[in-house]
Amino acid sequence: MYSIEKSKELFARAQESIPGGVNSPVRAFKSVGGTPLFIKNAKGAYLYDVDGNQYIDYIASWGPMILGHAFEPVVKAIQEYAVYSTSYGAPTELEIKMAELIKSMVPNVDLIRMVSSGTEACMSAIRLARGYTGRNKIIKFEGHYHGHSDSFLVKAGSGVATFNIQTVPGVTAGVANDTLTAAYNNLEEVKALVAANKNEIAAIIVEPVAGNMGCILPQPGFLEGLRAICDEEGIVFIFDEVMTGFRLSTGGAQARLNINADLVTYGKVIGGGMPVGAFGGKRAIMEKIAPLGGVYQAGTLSGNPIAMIAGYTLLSTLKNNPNLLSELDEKTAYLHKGLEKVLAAHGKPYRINRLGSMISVHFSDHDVIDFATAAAANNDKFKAFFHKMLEKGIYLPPSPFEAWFLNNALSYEDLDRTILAAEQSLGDI
Ligand code: KE4
Repeated sequence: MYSIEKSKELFARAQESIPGGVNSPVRAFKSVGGTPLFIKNAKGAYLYDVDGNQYIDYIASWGPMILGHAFEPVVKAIQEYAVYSTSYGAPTELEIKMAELIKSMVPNVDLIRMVSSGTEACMSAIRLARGYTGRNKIIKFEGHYHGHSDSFLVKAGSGVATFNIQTVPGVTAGVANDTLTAAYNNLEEVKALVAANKNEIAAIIVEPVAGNMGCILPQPGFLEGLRAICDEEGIVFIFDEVMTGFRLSTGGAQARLNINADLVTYGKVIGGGMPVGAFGGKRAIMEKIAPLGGVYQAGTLSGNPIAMIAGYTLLSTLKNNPNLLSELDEKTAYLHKGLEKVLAAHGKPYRINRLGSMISVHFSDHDVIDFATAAAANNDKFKAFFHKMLEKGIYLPPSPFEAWFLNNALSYEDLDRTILAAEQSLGDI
C-alpha cells in the first residue's frame, strides 16, 4: 500500500481555509471516498503526488492536457510572454490571432468571444440566445453539465450528479422554471416540451457527445432531430463543446458528427491548461453581443495574453499536426480493446462507451444511453474499482459520472500497465 500521509495532512489543513478543502467539488473524492491526492507536479502522462507516488493520469486536468502535462511548446510560450506583463485590459493582436485560428478550424464560427471558463461561455451563450430570440426558456438534457451558472443547475451532470444534488440551494424557482429538461437521446420528450412551450424556447443546449455522466454517445438521428426542431421553431441550437471541442477532431464534434450548431461553446483544451472559455457562431446572432448589440457580456481577464498564447500554441499544434488526434483515438481504441478483454473475462456485467478519445466504463447490465441508465449502473462497484486502480498507480476520474480523458503523451506501455491494473483490480472487487 502506497503512503499518502502528506496528502492527508494537506487535506486536513486545506479544509481549515477552503470549503471542503478543494476549489472545485469533483476534486474532493467525496463520491468515491478516501483522501484526495495533492499533486506536486506532472509531466507528460504522469502525475506525482506530494508523497512521491507516480500515477498514469486519465483526468488530464478534466480535458485540457490533451498532449500531456507541461507540453514543452506551451510552457515555453508562457515563459516568453509572462515578461511582457500578464494582463493589459486592452485589446491585443494575440486575441485576433486566436479568433482567426479557431475560425480556420471551425468554419461555421463567424465571430467568437473569449471568456475565462466553460461556465462563462455557456452562461453567455444562453443569455445571447435569449436576447436574440426574445424568449426566456431553454431546454437542457438530464445529466448534461454546462458549468455552474444558475440556469444549468437543474438535473445537471458531473459534480451535481456525483453528489446526487436534486435541487441546488440558491437557484431560485424563477430561474429553474425557465430551464426545461429532457432525457438525452429522447427526441419525443423534446418535441413534447417544444409543443407545450410554443414560441417560448430560446435555445436547446446539448453536449453533442455527453461526458458528464460518463461518456454517452448521441443515438443515430438524435442530434439531426434537434437541428430540425430548432430550424422549424426558430430555436437557437447550442453545442456545448467544452469537452468535445478540439478533442473529437480539430473541428470538434460539429466536424466529426457532421452537424452544425448555431452557437458553440469551448473551454478546457482551448486554454491549454490556462483559464479560457469561448462562445461563437453565426454572425447574425453574435452581433447582438455588446458592444455591437445590447446583450451585455464582459470579463476583466477575457482574452488574457498568457492564456491566449497557451491556447494558441496548443491549438495550432493540433491544427498543424492532425495525426496527433488520430494517434490519440488509436490509443483509446487500444485501451478499449484491452479493457473489453479483461472485463469480459471478469464475467460481471459492464458496458464501455467510447467515441474517439472519450471513453467510460460502466458496471451495468444494460446499455448506458442517458442519465437514468448511467445512474442505474453498479456505481458502488465503480468506487471500489477506482480505489484499486489508484493503489496500482492509475488515476481515473473519481466518479462514474465523468468521462476518462486520455492524453497523447500516454505510451502503449502505459496503456498495457492500465489494462493489467484493471485485470488485477477486477480480481480484487
Ligand atoms: P468550467 O466552468 O468548469 O471551465 O466548464 C464547465 C463545463 C461546461 N461544459 C462541459 C461540457 C463541461 O464538461 C464543463 C466542465 N467539466 C467538469 C468535468 N466534467 C469540470 C470539472 C470541475 O467541475 O472541476
